[in-house]
Amino acid sequence: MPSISVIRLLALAIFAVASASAVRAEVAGSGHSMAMEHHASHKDDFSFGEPSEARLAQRTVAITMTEMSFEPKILTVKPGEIVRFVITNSSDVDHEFTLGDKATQQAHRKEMAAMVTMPGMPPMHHHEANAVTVRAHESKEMTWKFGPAAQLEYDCNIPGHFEAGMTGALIVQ
Ligand SMILES: [Cu+2]
Repeated sequence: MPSISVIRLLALAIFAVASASAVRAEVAGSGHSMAMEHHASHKDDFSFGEPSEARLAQRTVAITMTEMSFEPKILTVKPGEIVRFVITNSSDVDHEFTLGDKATQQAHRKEMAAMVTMPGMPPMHHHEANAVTVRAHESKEMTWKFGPAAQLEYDCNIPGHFEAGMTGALIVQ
């Protein structure tokens, strides 16, 4: 039979372990917000256009996210056109919609891959104006004013998704 003091010691030990994990969770949490600040500090300076407002849009384009692809897969817009994207995720996994040229998309994929190494953190918190995360069975909007003629892409840069075919061609002409 353990004495009262042994039970008390055990209780103390359990409390200590619980507090330690709470501290760890807090540390992980602050690492996370640091990552978000890092993202937020990016200069919103895109060669392929700039964020705009839905009320200014000249056109609305519906995009559907399926299991690992976008519908439609090809889009054409005019230089300077303001397009409101309504992005619906009809799949069971979270996705993102990032507008950009190849270089921007590749840079974004690298960042996403780096973020996924943080234990327990979902790899999808970016506050760049050209990206939006759409959770499973949800819808989001993004309005973008396109720049000059260019070959762009809309990609999902959640690790593995672009590689699985989650990309669309966006031609500005
Ligand atoms: Cu995806």
